[in-house]
Parts: sequence; structure tokens; C-alpha cells
Amino acid sequence: MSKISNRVSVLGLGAMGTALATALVHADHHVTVWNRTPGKEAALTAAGARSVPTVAEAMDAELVIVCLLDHASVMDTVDTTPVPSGTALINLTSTTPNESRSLAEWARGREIPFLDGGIMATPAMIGTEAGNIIYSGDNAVFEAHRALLETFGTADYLGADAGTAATVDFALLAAMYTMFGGFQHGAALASTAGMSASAFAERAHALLGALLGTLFDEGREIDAGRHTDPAQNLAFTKKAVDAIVRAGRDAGIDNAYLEPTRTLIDRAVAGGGRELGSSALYELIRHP
Ligand code: FVH
Repeated sequence: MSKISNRVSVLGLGAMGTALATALVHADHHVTVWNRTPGKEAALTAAGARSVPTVAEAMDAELVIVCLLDHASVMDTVDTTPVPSGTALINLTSTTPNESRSLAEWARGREIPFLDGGIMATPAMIGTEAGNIIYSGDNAVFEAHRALLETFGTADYLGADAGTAATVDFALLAAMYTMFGGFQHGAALASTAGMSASAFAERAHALLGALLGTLFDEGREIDAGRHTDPAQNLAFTKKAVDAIVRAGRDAGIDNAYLEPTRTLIDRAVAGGGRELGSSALYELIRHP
């Protein structure tokens, strides 16, 4: 079969691969889909996509987007068949930075133009203004397919190192998971006073929402290496977090989320950081 320009394939029809392929079909691209297990393609083929039974057939495209479970499943899939000359590969599977670099190395060895991406969105956000995907790797692939990539939402290119997008992706997820962990800790503590998690969510949303803007101040302090915060120094934060840990213990809940924060603050204070702002904790994390 000859290679047809402007054709895009999606490998993987999980929740995210389906959302990506759907957005491409809705944007009138010529979309080919492949999934390891048949049966997930019906809605897409009804909407105009072509489903193929083999990876080799899906590789016959200008651009192949891979969205599978993990690095191992990507290698299981792409390393089974030759990639036609000129076909570019974009990996949107969540992989560690080193896994992304190793995939880039694999692609380089086969002269496959390669871009790695981190999806900063849920499937429902793909194809909407809320969708955002960050990319790194071969800039020529990003520029050649930028318009198509913007089908998913905003598309940001972060640099030539294929591991950069995965690093930033995981950095954002680290912030997200610890925020949700903090919420769950708070909801558990509030429940011991009879407050429902929904009622707690309303209050947490109001407080955390009002504080979100201070992230920019934290960022500036860290970049300047200053760590001053006239409003609240680490000596004060230590007293507050110690008391919250005691309250959790008294209430009979598990302090597993909060204890590491307390340990970090203790280390910073013991190291002479009493008068510094909480952004000083960054230095302990960054330079362990
Ligand atoms: N869903 C989300 O909200 C997040 C948002 C941020 C980015 N993630 C990452 O996207 C990757 C795919 O996620 P997903 O939600 O599509 O995942 P599933 O619905 O579980 O689908 C998994 C697909 O992977 C296929 N698969 C698994 N193992 C293999 C393998 N060894 N060989 C070939 N394919 C494999 C699976 O196929 P099947 O089980 O239907 O045959 C699905 O197509 C992921 O990295 C997220 O972290 C999503």
C-alpha cells in the first residue's frame, strides 16, 4: 500500500486514545486506528475512521500517534514492525523521562522522526480549549504537525530533549497528587467533626482557590534563591503543621500524608531556616 500524505494513525483505543482519535476524526483528518484487543473501534469507524487489524497497516501513515498504557506496551507494539521511511512517531503514553529518552534513542536508531508528549488533560478535555499537551523532541515533527496537534487543544513545545515533556508532565502530576492527598487528609480530619466531604470540598475550594495565586510568588522566590516570606516563616509553619499532626493523632486518623511534610520542615528549621519562607523547602527537595 502506498503512503498517503496527511494520514494519521492512532495506536491504542483506551479512554485517551479514543478521545484523541475522535478529535482527529471530528477535525476531518483521515484517521486510521489500531488496538490490541478488537471491539473498541465501533464508534470511531461509524464516525469515519478506518480500523486496521495490524500495527504494520497502521504504520502506513504520515504520522503515527501512540497512546498506550506504559513504556513496555509501547515497545511491545512499535518494535514489532518496520516503520516506513518518512513516517513520524509521536508518543503520548505517560512514560518516565528516561523511558521517553530511550524511545527517542530507539527511533533515532531507525531514523524515525520522533516527538514525545505529556497529556495535561482528561479524555473529556481533548478537543476542547481546556485540552493541553506538552511536547519535546524533534522540533521539525512538532512544526510539521502543529495544526493537527492543536486539534487536541493547546500544544506547547518545550525543547529538543525528548525527556523534557515527561519531566514537566510528572512534575505537574506530583503537584496534583499531593494536592488531592492533602484534600483527602483534610476531609478525613473534618469528618471527625461531623462534616461531610462535600461540605469540606466547598470550604477547601474557597481557601485553596484564593491561595493559588501565591504560587507565582513562590516561583519568584525560588528562582531568586531568596526564600523570604514576611507573612509566614518556617518557625511559624512548623508550629502549625506540628499542631495539625497532633490534631490528626488525637482524632484517630492516619497522618501518612502530613508526616513527610513535617519531617521536611523540621530538617529546614534544624538547618537554620527558621526565618525563611516555605519556598526554602524547595532547596531540600532539589538538593537532597
Ligand atoms: N485517561 C486519563 O485521564 C489520562 C490523562 C493523562 C494521560 N494518561 C495516559 O495516557 C495513556 C493511555 O491512557 P488511557 O486512559 O487510554 O488508558 P486505558 O484506557 O487503560 O487504555 C490502555 C491502552 O493500552 C493498551 N495496552 C495495554 N497494554 C498493552 C500491550 N502490552 N500491548 C498493546 N496495547 C496495550 C490497551 O489495549 P487493550 O487492553 O484494549 O487491548 C488500551 O488501548 C496512559 O499512559 C495514561 O497514563 C491518560
